[in-house]
Amino acid sequence: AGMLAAAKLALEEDRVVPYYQPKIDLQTGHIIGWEALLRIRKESIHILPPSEIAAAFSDAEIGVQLTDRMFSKVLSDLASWHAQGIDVGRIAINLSGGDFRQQGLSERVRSLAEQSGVTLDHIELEVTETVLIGDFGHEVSRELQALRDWGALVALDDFGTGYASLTHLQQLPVDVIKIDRSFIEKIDSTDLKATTVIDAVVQMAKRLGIQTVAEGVETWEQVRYLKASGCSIVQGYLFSPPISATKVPDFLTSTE
Ligand code: G
Ligand code: G
Ligand code: NA
Ligand code: MN
Repeated sequence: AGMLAAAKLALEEDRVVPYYQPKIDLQTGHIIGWEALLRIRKESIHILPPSEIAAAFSDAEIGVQLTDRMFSKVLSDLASWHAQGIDVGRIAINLSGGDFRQQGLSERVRSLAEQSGVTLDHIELEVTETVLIGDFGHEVSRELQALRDWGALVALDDFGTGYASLTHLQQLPVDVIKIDRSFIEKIDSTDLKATTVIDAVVQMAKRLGIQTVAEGVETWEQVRYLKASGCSIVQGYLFSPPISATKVPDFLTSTE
């Protein structure tokens, strides 16, 4: 209850903001996009720790409000970067199950995009396997397909932790697979099972025309392994933690 009250107050006081973590193309070394992660500015004593963010999104009413706020903030950041001639690439926003339980997510997102003058080909949506193949999987797929038709990409988040099988993939509206951090962290320990899973996912994805992103990359050893395995994109603390919107343009110039 304390957590929801804190989220509600942060919405009212306009303290809900996206932080951005870069995604790097392993071939070119360039930043090709960012993942937006919700943070709450702490200018009051009501702080929502990151560990409670997921729980806030699981509340039906607050969750949808937080998602809408994330979309409008990300779209307005994009509009302002574009106006300055800054190409930040594509920005990914996380969606949880509750976002689909309410009717019309795709229409809501499209209208927010229209208001900001940003097209959806600058947006990616991250959903977990559980949401995409769960009880409401059919509706979720339909909404995501509408957003894809308007130019958005869909990424399957935390891949490997749920039940989506590799054979499932070709039937799902998915453009990108994010290999879960738990597999990436085992690269250093030369855990043969974990690295076999990574190799298999990358190869299968390649054949299906799906991009692979490695999450939670923290060491150069992991980068070397992932490059050799054919994984195309990396994201993690090794490159940068999530940073505020004001730091994004400088980060881009410093890594050019
Ligand atoms: O960035 P971080 O470690 O703090 O995020 C904690 C959890 O909260 C992660 O599982 C992340 O996916 C989730 N999260 C962060 N921002 C958002 C958001 O905007 N929407 C949803 N649905 N989940 C988010
Ligand atoms: O659930 P999702 O995959 O969206 O969550 C992403 C979470 O992972 C965020 O909380 C983000 O802050 C965190 N994260 C990003 N990079 C790293 C990393 O290199 N190591 C660890 N441990 N966490 C990371
Ligand atoms: Na994510
Ligand atoms: Mn993830």
